[in-house]
Amino acid sequence: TSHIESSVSRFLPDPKTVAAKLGVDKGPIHLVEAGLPKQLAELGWKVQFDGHHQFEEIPTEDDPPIGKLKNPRSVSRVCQAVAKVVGDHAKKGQLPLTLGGDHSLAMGTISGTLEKYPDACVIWVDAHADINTAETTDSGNIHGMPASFLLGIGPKVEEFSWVKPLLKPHRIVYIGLRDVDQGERRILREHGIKAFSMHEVDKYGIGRVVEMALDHVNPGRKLPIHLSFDVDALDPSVAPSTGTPVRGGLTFREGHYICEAVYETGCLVALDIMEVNPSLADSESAKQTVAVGCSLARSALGETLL
Ligand code: B3U
Ligand code: MN
Ligand code: MN
Repeated sequence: TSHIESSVSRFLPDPKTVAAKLGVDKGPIHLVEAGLPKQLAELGWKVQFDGHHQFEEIPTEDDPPIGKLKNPRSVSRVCQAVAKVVGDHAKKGQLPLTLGGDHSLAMGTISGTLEKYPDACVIWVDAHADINTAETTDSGNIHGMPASFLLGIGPKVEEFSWVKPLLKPHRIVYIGLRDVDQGERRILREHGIKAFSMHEVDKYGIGRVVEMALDHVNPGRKLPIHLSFDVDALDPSVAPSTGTPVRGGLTFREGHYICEAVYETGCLVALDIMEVNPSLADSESAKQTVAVGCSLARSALGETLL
């Protein structure tokens, strides 16, 4: 498992810093190779590239399932290491940008953000709610579960006891959902978690959806925002090279609009661009998906249209 990290700080007027890191699989390296650090530098961010972080690999035979959870020790350890790195960057006033990789990593990135900004809210852009628990998961894939760990919902799993349940249900909002399990629907309902599915995007348009989402988690536009963007929120025609594409997703512009609107709040403190996986598709699709990942990151970090 490899992990590359860099950080960037904006020259003027804002001396904030961005840190970019890559986790869990080799996909995200392509975003760096496609020139993302240079593109961010061109936007005025000072990129501090810290190099390659190597995380401990646990062979599958030494990491049997815990209940249904697959590769629990590997995932837990990588996420815990990422939490530390993200938290350290945030504490230095840098804006950590995490490139993934498996969305289970958000357990780490959001834990790191909450360490520095306990009142931060989360905007989770995804086709999926990623809120299954050890009890409700069918697949056992931990990338379908990170939100429940962060919220402290569901049975405790000892291996993940380092994840502090610091996120409050009214501080997370979803945009783009269209593949949500029955158990997840129940959790969303029971905990009053706000979600804007593709139905709401169609009904209200992306402009109003983002405004309503921000009004819900960040009414005064004063709270720090962690934007966790799973590229499978985009339609597969826009971002084909991802682990679990689902039809009927966000257009290219709708995805970018979310990033631009979050940037405009001035509240963004951390960004994840997740589930870019160029190894899953032909090279044209892979290139397209990598390019979209880069442009989403640029939009969230201030690339303005005019
Ligand atoms: N909800 C299903 C499917 C899924 C969630 N996230 C992704 N797929 N990428 C699950 O496995 O928990
Ligand atoms: Mn996801
Ligand atoms: Mn997803």
